[in-house]
Amino acid sequence: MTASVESVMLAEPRGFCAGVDRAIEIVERALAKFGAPVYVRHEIVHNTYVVNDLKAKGAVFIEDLADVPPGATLVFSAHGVSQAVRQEAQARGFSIFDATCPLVTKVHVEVGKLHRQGYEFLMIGHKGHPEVEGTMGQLSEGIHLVEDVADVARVQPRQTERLAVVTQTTLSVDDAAEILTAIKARFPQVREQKQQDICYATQNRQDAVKVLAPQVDVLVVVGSPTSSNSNRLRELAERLGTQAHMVDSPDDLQSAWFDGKQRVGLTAGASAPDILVQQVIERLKALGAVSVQRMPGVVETTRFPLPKGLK
Ligand code: 0CJ
Ligand code: F3S
Repeated sequence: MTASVESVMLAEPRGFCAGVDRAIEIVERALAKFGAPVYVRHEIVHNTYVVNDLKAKGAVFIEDLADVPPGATLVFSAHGVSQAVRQEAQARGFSIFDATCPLVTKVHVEVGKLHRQGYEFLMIGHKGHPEVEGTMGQLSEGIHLVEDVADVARVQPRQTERLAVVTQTTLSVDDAAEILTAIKARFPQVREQKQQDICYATQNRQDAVKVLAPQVDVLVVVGSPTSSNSNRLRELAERLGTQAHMVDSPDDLQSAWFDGKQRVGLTAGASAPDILVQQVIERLKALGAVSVQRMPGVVETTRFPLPKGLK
């Protein structure tokens, strides 16, 4: 069978969130103001195109602060950093700009506040992800990672009278709810979260896929393999019974994915730039798509201010 694409349906909203916009702008403004090189701890956001574009403009991405020369300008990525990393960067005397998403910082502040009131924490998240390392690293102890329901049965807090839950901002909303239910069943006294930590952008992009996936024959998600929120979009469509593929660049598209498929859904993770979405649309047109429709969806108006010194 050959590709038979007729229409492309765009999820709404998709692509950059306010935290990603801000993080990229911080690096660009730091480059404009202080000149290259500007060092960035970890990929500013998990996107190959964004990282390569900033590298070409003079950003240098590092994981280890030992690779940053004295006196350099250093930016923390959108995912946030532990207290140990923050303190080491300060001790080394770098000129620091913090591109941690304000919604991640909010979680860090909450952890610090409740810790001072004697709370221990269960953190719902993915082991090894930089946001999880940053949030867990707000404390030297008393914060326990639970990745799934099985972990909830195993976790051993030292006390259960003062127990609170925090989550990574980019989780599957449905998985997090299931894990939270298991936490409440085992620890009924757990502190109710005033507001969940999964961010508005993660929620909105997943809601849009829930609307779109049943209406298309296949879904393409633009996002890099390291991007948690992008992976969750692909996984969600598959769970809803719609074939889904993630592409880091339009070159990753395979025409066989579209054999016998008329309606193609298209979305993008919070770190994936619109230029890649436009390039994917052009490739789908070359495969026969004659119409491109935007689905109705939530209009996002959230914006975050830049840090002092870069406004
Ligand atoms: O963790 C965040 C503050 C989200 C940043 C934007 O997305 P991305 O793909 O860089 O990061 P995730 O892997 O967390 O989705
Ligand atoms: Fe922030 Fe959510 Fe984007 S935590 S960086 S608004 S995906």
